[in-house]
Amino acid sequence: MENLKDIMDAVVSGNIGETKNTIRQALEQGISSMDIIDRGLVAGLDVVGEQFATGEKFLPEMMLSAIAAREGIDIATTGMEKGQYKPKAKVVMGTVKGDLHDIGKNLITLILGSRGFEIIDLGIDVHEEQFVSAVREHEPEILGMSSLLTTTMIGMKDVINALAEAGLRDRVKVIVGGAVVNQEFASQIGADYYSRDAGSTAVLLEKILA
Ligand code: B1M
Repeated sequence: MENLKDIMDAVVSGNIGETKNTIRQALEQGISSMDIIDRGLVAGLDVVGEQFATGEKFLPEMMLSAIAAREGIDIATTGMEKGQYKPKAKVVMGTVKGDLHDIGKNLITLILGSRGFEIIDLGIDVHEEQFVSAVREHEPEILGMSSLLTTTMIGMKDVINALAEAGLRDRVKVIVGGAVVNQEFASQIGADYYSRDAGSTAVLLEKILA
């Protein structure tokens, strides 16, 4: 679809104004928020990621694309904020220590929030003791961790170990995700579940609670 390609191109070029304009046009033409996010904004970030890996783009350019995508997600999801009903379950969520990537995590919290979950978002660069305190304080059914870097993913294991040391491991289901994480890694570190993307995370959580 032409509009989605325009959105993708605007993200790749890091053009924030153009990203917003193309999203507004797409919304006016009835293209769904999820298509705009997955096939426009995230598709653009994937291209930027590849260009960064091959040295075609540098960090400041990747940052501009990230800002364009984040602001774009805000526009694409206006009005989809919170479910109107009693929370299905509490979810503590954060990006692990050393890791500043939060676009994926924010997308997940937004979608879970819109589907009736109460989210306690700890943000980025979250250390194990912060996860443990949040589990103790909020008593969530689910603890979610995100990691985008091979150098930070091991922080997820530190959190699981810290939960065990605090005697809290059995009180919460741990779900992990992020571009570098997979099912094998999740099993290795003793997480309960791995999920690939925002949509399947919501479906998975609903299944766990059922
Ligand atoms: Co970064 N970066 N980055 N970056 N960045 C990647 C991840 C990278 C793959 C790019 C590349 O080289 N190809 C690479 C990592 C390589 C590796 O470790 N294997 C990389 C690098 C190297 C770095 C720096 C080290 C660069 C540097 O400084 N030299 C640096 C690290 C900073 C740090 O964290 N300490 C860095 C910085 C940045 C920016 C700040 C510029 C920016 C982040 C802005 C922000 O998040 N606020 C950025 C960006 C934008 C990217 C790419 C281009 C896009 C990431 C993204 O937002 N994707 C990325 C390349 C790529 O992934 N294609 C790259 C869209 C988002 C919706 O997807 O986050 O994967 P994602 O989330 C998905 C799923 O993974 C899943 O669902 C989400 C929605 O579908 N998911 C979960 C995520 N968390 C989950 C949790 C769950 C379940 C599912 O359960 C709880």
